[in-house]
Amino acid sequence: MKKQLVSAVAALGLVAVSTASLAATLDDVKKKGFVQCGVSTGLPGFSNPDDKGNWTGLDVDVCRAVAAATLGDASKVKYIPLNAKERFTALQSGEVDMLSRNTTWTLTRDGSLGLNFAGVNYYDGQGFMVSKELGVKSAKELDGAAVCIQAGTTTELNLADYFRELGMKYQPVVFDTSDQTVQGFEAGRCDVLTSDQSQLYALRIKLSKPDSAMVLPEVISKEPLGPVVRQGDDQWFNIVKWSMFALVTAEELGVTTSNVDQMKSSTNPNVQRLLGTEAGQGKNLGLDDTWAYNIVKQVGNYGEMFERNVGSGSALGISRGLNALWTKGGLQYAPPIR
Ligand SMILES: N[C@@H](CCC(=O)N[C@@H](CS)C(=O)NCC(=O)O)C(=O)O
Repeated sequence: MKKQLVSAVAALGLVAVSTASLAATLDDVKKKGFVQCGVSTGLPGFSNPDDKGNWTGLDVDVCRAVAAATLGDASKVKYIPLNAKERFTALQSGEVDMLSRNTTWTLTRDGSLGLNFAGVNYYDGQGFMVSKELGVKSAKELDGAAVCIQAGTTTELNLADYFRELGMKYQPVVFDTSDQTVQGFEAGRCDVLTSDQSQLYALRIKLSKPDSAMVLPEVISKEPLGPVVRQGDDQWFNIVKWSMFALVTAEELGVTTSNVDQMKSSTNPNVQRLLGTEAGQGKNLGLDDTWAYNIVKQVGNYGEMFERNVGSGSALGISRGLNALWTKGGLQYAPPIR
């Protein structure tokens, strides 16, 4: 089947098409011994390398969860830093097995790029950051502002929509990476920096004087951020999707990194199914029944992941808000693992 498709594609003259998009990603990953994961070039809390090249963050933990589920080892990930413009091509061409890089799920991206969004690991919305010196308290006061923004993002269209709707003018100052955007903002190239709010908090701590800047109250868009895979490999799509659901399910059931071994003797059937001690679900994903146990043992549950990377245990200090579990007034909800 794969060969036939490749030759049909070649016959049509589409020589540049990658065979990777037709391959079974799980087999490739097992053969290589690692998951190749596309991340940002550096965004604290989401995907950020330290000076030794160790990556951490909420998006990084999704890569680690998939490596734990498929290879039994969360450390078997190769991180490929990608800016906003590069990210989809890298996934389409097979350079990465998945993208986990603060990427907004939109209809255009889902329907036109040959890609599938595998869920939402952070519900976000676009906001504005200004220097306190500017003396502005609301985005409605930004008429005529120069706005620092990153190319290849949903941010660009949201900004245009918002200003048009309010009848305000602005001057875009466009950069390719978050570092350049922050430097542009600090150098006074713009009055305001716009991006997803979580990223504003992340970029704010990159400023030499974080206290000199503030995030304005307006949230002007919906930015559901999540991992992305290539279309045409439903097994891999399911693996990434259900790795995310396992993280949320573990939080729902109170299974954590530290209690997961005790929880193996739980009499709760849902815990037994999650941890594979009874009626394991691994075979439905092409994995061992310990797939979700490995995720929770090595990465933690969604709540642990959130707190350590972007929540109270982190420099960002973001509250759960929309990212709380559905049982606590938030949107994080996992279909049943059964
Ligand atoms: N969620 C939006 C924005 C994503 C985005 O790339 N944001 C910038 C904000 S500064 C970023 O993360 N840059 C990091 C990088 O380029 O490595 C999208 O999917 O288009």
